[in-house]
Amino acid sequence: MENPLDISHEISVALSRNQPVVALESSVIAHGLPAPANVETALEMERIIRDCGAVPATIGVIDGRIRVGLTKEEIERLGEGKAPKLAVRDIPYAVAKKLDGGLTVSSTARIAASAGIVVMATGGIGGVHRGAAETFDISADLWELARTPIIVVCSGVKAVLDIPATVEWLETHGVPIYGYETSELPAFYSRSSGILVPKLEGSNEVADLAKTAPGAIGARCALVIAVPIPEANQVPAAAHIEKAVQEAESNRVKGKELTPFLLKRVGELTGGKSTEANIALLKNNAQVAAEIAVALFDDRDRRIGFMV
Ligand code: PSU
Ligand code: MN
Repeated sequence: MENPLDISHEISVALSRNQPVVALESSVIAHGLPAPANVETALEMERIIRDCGAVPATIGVIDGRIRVGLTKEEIERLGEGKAPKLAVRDIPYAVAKKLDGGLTVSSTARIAASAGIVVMATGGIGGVHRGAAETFDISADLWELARTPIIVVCSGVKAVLDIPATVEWLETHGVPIYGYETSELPAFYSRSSGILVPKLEGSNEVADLAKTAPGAIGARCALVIAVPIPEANQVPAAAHIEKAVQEAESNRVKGKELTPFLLKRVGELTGGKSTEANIALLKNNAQVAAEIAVALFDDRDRRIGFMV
């Protein structure tokens, strides 16, 4: 069968020269943010990464081709919001049926790692949904983090989820999670969750840890780097989240529709403030991810062991 993976020329060259590359997911474009902010944010994240000296690799599926390095036109096409949301298990169907698709953290991590990319950025990872003891709704992101060696830069777990349960899941499955310049796990729209995590001080410390992880523990899983939202962009959203979760339950919203529903509803209930916060943290995470990628590849002659 024909290989469905297309890596853009610029990214292939960068990877072959050991230059820093940062992968970006596309579900946030197709389902996570409203238009036109979705496309604007995706392009802005790419610009921020370039300004730091790294190459952005936004990953999506277009006409059944898995594209590492979407063009502006392809980002705009996914931004229309018609493309389905693709977790890892949805990729074969999308490829076979020649569909478009926005990729979640799980599928982005898998594809990025298989292309040789070692750092990716997102807003917040998926996790254990509130009420999961009954619904069993746990994001496929978590299993992928447990088996894919990649550095995932995020603002912690999306606040619409059950954060303590997600942290327990990561502990059980041996996925390390670190605070970026903080010893408290950030909670997406706010900087504090009350949960303590080991602290890493800056991009060089992250890079040093990533280089030693394979030797120290034979890491074959992701390293999650949790970056707090910038102070000024925090929004108090707890009451609105509660309301959105209740609405989802009474309207029987479930499966892959649930996360986009909750993000959209919290956006409406906060008068757009949570969407602004989401955009601010996405851009900040792109910046930190690029700095980490640059720090990792400062020694261009040496391939880092963590990744291969
Ligand atoms: N971060 C954001 N907005 C998003 C997401 C992450 O700031 O929309 C997406 C990611 O693609 C993540 C997905 O993988 O939400 C989780 O969806 P689910 O809970 O259905 O696994
Ligand atoms: Mn789910």
